[in-house]
Amino acid sequence: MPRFVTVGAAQLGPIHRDDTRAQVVDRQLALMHSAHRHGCDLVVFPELALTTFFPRWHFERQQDVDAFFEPTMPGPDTARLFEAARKLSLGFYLGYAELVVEEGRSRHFNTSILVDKSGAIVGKYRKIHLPGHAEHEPWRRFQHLEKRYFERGDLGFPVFRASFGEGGPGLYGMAICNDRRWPETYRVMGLQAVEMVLIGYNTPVHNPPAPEHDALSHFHNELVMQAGAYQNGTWVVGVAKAGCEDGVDQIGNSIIVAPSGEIVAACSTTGDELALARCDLDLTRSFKNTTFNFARHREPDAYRMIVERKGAEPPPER
Ligand code: CDT
Repeated sequence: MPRFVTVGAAQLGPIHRDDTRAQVVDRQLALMHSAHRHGCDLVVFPELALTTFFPRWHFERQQDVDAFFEPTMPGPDTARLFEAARKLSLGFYLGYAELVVEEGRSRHFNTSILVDKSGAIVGKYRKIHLPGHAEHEPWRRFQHLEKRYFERGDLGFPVFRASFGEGGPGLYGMAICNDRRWPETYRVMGLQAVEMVLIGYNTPVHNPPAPEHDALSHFHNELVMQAGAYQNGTWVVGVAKAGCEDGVDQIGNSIIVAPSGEIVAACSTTGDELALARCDLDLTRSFKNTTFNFARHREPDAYRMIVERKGAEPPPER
């Protein structure tokens, strides 16, 4: 029996610093209800989907940073999302800032969860590729302090077996924003036979260290997710928090990519918007079983440098 999952890319427009969690959850619930009306099984929200993208500011006091974090999930405001999942029989991916106390130590992660149709958390991922910088760099028009405010994720790139659509369970992975630019992200999940990779993002149009890339933001966004999908024979769903947020423009360009690498649905605004596609999880097969039959064609012995070396080093001069 074919396995189909109808997925909604639930793009959010800007969330400003003064917006409350309750206001944001109201917007997310509106998207969930719309997704339900359109027959969705699963909706994907962006990275840090409950607040403004706070790493754009340098805060001196940890309490000002912690105000953007969720100490519990579900929490007082987000519980309504889990209730809606149950009521509408609709799964969701949600990105948020996670504050957890472990062995008496506060830990901060840029996290996403996968929630099933019964409202249960069935998967968690903590962002591994943290872009930006750790120290205040006042020369920038805005900061990108993810390396200051978050620890690197400690859960690897797990793949979860979960049931959202018809015809049986699928294999789902998660990544967050900058992760999507790295081929290793998709390949580690590809090696676990992933069938759908869910990715939320906040991508400023302007990159202060490399403004010459600004005009290529959409091209690079599509390039990496289309390549990741095709090279691993997987669906990829990339979802933005978009628009002019607290004075900083962020790209939209939320897309659903088939295992062929083709974009099959896309948002066309930078506001709250739903793009959806009915995804055949078995479309992954013809890629995973032929060109990208890993067991048959990969040559891991020739790839050792990928895990043994971090930075690029030119070969010695002769
Ligand atoms: N949130 C996040 O990871 N944003 C980064 C901006 C990096 S600047 C190139 C991204 O990769 O989109």
